[in-house]
Amino acid sequence: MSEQQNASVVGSKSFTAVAINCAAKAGEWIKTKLGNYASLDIKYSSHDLVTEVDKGSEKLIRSLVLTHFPTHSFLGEEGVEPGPEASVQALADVREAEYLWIVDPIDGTTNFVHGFPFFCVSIALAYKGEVIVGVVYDPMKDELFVAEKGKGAYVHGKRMQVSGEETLRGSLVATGFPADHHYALPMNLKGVAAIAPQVRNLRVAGSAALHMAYVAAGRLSGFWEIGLNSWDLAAGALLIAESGGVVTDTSGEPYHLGVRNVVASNGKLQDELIGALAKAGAIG
Ligand code: 2AM
Ligand code: CA
Repeated sequence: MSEQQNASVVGSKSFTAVAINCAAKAGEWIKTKLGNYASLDIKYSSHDLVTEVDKGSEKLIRSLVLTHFPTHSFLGEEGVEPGPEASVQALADVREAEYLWIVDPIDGTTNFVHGFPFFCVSIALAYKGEVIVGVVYDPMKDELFVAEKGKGAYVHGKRMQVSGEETLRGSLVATGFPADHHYALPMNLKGVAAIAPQVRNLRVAGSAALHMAYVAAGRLSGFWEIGLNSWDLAAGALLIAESGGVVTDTSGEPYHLGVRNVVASNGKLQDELIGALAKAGAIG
């Protein structure tokens, strides 16, 4: 079914227009709630937080998406039970859907809770398993990163291009620490110990989706992280691909929705980054 033939589209808005509208609306609302929310829940462990704002943001996005596209499927972080097994199962349940919206209503919830201004809304649309629209919105900087498959990626309406560093030595690389302290944390720490001495510097700012957007924009040379979910990565993966970069799993296989251990870069650093992680036993 082509976008034009979709008779149930309210006001016939394009997929990308709806994604942008959802991200902007949710982002603006989240911003008003900074330092001003009532309840904080512990999801999986004391490191895995969720607020009513995560839930409200997801509800807003879900109802807007389904108003425009009632036949589409929807996978959002807050609709899934905590823990890696439930996340893998939730993706498996909808992965074959023709149109699948993959949404992280706040990526960087820990930052949001602490008032550290580095979080975003991440919205992707996959068609038969392939991401065709990716939007990441940072409400604190009012930055909207948008990509359409085959049509490039943009921030502030300007085409994005990954950075040009040829080697790790001159590069700025990011990673992260997801909530799983049993498996993912030791693996990411091993990676940090191996990579930090080889790069210009390392950043761990707490939002995988925003880190990915920064790789697309050329602000970071690369990013890797073990133990992520589809909603952390789907939009950012298209942003990077459409900005001339490369996204794979930690074995170097091309990105797909099931990737949980990710390596992303300007492309030139990809092999060196994967090689260094592999040598350190840090690929998960
Ligand atoms: P979140 O804020 O949406 O939870 C930090 O390194 C990154 O890990 C963030 O993008 C964060 O997303 C993500 N993250 C946190 N807890 C996670 C979990 N239990 N599983 C997967 N990703 C997680
Ligand atoms: Ca989230």
